[in-house]
Order: sequence, then structure tokens, then C-alpha cells
Amino acid sequence: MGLKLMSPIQCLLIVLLFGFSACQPKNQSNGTSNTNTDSSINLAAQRPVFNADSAYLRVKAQVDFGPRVPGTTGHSACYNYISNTLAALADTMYYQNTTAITFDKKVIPVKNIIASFNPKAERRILLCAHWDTRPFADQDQVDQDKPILGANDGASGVGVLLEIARLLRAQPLAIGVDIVCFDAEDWGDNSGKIENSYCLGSQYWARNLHQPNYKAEFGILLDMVGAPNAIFGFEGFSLSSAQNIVSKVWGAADAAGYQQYFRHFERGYVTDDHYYVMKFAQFPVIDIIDSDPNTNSHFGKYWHTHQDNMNAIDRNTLKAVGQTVINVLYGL
Ligand code: AHN
Ligand code: ZN
Repeated sequence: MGLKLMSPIQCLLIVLLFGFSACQPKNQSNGTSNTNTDSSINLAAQRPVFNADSAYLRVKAQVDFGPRVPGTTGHSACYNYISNTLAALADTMYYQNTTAITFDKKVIPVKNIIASFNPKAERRILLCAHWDTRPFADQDQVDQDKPILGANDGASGVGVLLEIARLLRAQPLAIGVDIVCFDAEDWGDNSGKIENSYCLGSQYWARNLHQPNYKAEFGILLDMVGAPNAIFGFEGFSLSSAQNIVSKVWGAADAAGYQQYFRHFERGYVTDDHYYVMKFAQFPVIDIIDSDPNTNSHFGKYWHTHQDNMNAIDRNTLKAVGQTVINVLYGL
């Protein structure tokens, strides 16, 4: 139906149904606003809304498989879940399948899952999290030899990334995004005597990139991003090697009203997956990781205990982290 053929009554009907803009030709601003105002309005409108309920269900789906310790049935089932979910959303998938020897001399399978969006784009951002869970509960008072559920330490980061993947599919970006789910992060030695015992999947990926000479402009690692009242301070390696990215992300969080979670203090150094990516793949990566200044570990009370179950997950925290990352990506 052409505009010229519309009667005043027809137009009034359409105004009532769709609002005034329906009666104007598309992509044409009305005479009073200037181009700058229009583009800033459009930019805000182009930011997708991170759905915390959807992310929560993605976290729960992983936890429902039980512990995801490398080599167990829960691990295999969760591998299929993450792979299938990402394969339905991403443009290109890569799967890395290898083995590693743990600090306690076990040979374990290591499976990294890589989902690329807009694979031809030169400008790329890496988003990552670990998907495995710890085989012991060494910080608990009871059942220390039993594996943890890892709702926050494992499932939370991946849950947020799966929701981001849905949004990337729905509203594609001009830049490229690579979502990497690292395996075997958490089968590490807690005595502090054995170096490089954590992060076996990211160590493998960073030395055996899924694409030769892969480089992202920067990366963001999500680790324990779902706890109620989580506190994200500046992590040491992030600050020393990627301070501008830390500023960008914390700035986006502040602008979106998430200052309660994203705090401006130094929380100390954490040897996490981002450390090995920076060391071997040589581009800046920051770690968004929960901290608790009142525990000896400086991690939350649930950390490496059987308390790390769905009670350790709050939709509001998932929203704060997910929306912040989305705003960074869609603001680049
Ligand atoms: C160390 O404790 C050496 N690294 C902590 C990385 C980690 C474990 N993140 C979650 N679990
Ligand atoms: Zn852990």
C-alpha cells in the first residue's frame, strides 16, 4: 500500500495501531532533530536486551548434568549440550579434542568448544569461560573428595555466553566475535606447589589456536559471574596488561547502573584462563571474576565447596555481567 493511496482515516487507524512513524517513509528523520541525535538514539536502540531468565536456565541446564569433571558422563552430556546450543547459533564451529596429564597424574580428555560469529571480519573480540568443574571440594568441611556442582565456578560464565550467542545471532554485529569454552580449568593443585596445574584447556588453546595466528583485539573472560551480590574488582593481570579494556568494561557497567557489582578496587592477581591466553596468544584479556575480601581465598564462601549449587546463582548478577558485555560489544 503506497502512502499516496492512504485516506486520512486509514492513516489514523495505522497511527493508533503502530504509532506515528508508521505513516512516514522509513529511514527519514523528521525535520526538527539533527543527525547526531538520531544516530545516538539508534545506537541505544541497537543494543540487544540480555535476558537473565534465559541465562539462568542455561546455567541450570549445565548443573542438571551433575558435576562436569573431565572423563565423566556429566562432562560428556554437558559437552553435547554446549556444542549443540552454540552450533545452532554460530556461523562456524571448531572443536579441539586432546588429552592432558593433571597435577595428580591422571590422563584426562580436554575438549575446547569454539563458536565464531562473522568469521570473515578482521576486527574480532574473544569471549571465554571454562565449562568443566572441579573434581574435589577441598574448601568444604565435608565430602572433600567428592566433585562439586560448579554452578557458579563453571556454569555461570558459559550460561552468560550462551545467552550472548543468542543475541549475536538475532542481531549480528559488523565485527567478529569468538566464544571459546575452555575445558579442564579447574583440575588444579591447591597447595600452591605445582605451577600451571590449572587452566589446561586454555593452555592448550593458546598454544594451538583454532585458526593459525588468531588474534582478537581483546578478550573478556567470565569466571564466577553469577553469585548473589557478587563483587568484581580489578584483577591484577588484567590491570597490568589490559588496563584500557578494564576501563572500558567497568565504564560500561557504571553507565548501565551496575556499580553495585563492578567495583573500583584492586582484588589481586588470579592465575586464570586469561593469563595463559595473554602469555601464549599475545593479546589483552581481562577477567571478570567474583571476589570476597572477607575470605582467606578472596573468592566467595561457596568456592570449591558443595555450596556452589544453584543457590549460588542470582539472575540479577547474570544480568549485570551479560548486559555489560553486550553494551561493550554493541558500542564498539
Ligand atoms: C587459582 O586458584 C590458582 N586459580 C583460580 C582460578 C579458578 C579456579 N577459577 C575458578 N576456579
Ligand atoms: Zn574453581
